[in-house]
Amino acid sequence: MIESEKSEIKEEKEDSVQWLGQESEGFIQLKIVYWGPGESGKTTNFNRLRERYHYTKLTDGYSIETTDNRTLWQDSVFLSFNFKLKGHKFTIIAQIVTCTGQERFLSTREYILEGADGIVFVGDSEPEKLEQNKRSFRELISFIRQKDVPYVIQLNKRDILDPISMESFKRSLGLPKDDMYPDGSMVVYPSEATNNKMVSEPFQDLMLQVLFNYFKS
Ligand SMILES: Nc1nc2c(ncn2[C@@H]2O[C@H](COP(=O)(O)OP(=O)(O)O)[C@@H](O)[C@H]2O)c(=O)[nH]1
Ligand SMILES: [Mg+2]
Repeated sequence: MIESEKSEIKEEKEDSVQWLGQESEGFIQLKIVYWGPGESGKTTNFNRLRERYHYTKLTDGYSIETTDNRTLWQDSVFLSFNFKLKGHKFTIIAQIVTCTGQERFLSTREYILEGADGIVFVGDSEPEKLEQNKRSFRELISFIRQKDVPYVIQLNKRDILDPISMESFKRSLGLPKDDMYPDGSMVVYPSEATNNKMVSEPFQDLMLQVLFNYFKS
C-alpha cells in the first residue's frame, strides 16, 4: 500500500461521521475473526468492541457458552461503520466472531475461519501458555495459507504479574524483533482487554488493511 493512500483512508475515516444517516453508495460486508488459544481473552476483546462501537451496533450479538463460561461455539455481533474513500461513501457491515479455543472443537474453529476477511490473533501473556500460543498461531497460519488474509497480533493480559516478555513471544512465533512495521502498524499489540487497553487500536489497524485489500482487488 502506498503511504499517502493509507493516510488518506485514515483521514477520511475520521470525518466519515459527518455524513452519518446520509445516503451511502454501497455496502461492504466483512467478517473479522478473533483467534487464539483458550482463555487468552478473545471473548473479553469482543465484549469491549461491542461496548465501544455501541452506537454503530446492528445486533446485540450473542455468545454461546459452556456452564463454566467458556465459549462453546462462537460469539457474534454485527457492527456498522460509514467510510469515505476518494469522495465515495460506503457503509461497512462487519461481523465480528470469536471462536472456541478448546482443542476438542478443532473443526468448528476451521469452519469459523471460512470467509474471514481479517483476523486478530490474541495471545496469552502467561508464561506457561507459550506452547499453546505457538500451537494456535501455527494452526492459524496453516488454515490461512495461500489465502493472503490480513491479520494483526495482540499479546493480551499484559497486566498480570510476570508476563512473558514481548521479545520472547515474538521470537517463539517467528516474528520480527521490531516494534513496528514500516507502515506504522505494530508487530505485536500489548493489550489488557479487561482494562480496555489496546483493544480498538489493533482492530482499527486491521480494518484499514482489510479495506485496502478490498479496494485493491
Ligand atoms: N488479567 C487479565 N485477565 C484477562 C484479560 N483479558 C481476559 N482476561 C481473563 O481471562 C479469562 C478468559 O477470558 P476470555 O475472554 O473468556 O477468553 P477466551 O477463551 O479467549 O474467549 C477471563 O477470566 C478474563 O476475565 C487481561 O487483559 N488481563
Ligand atoms: Mg471465548
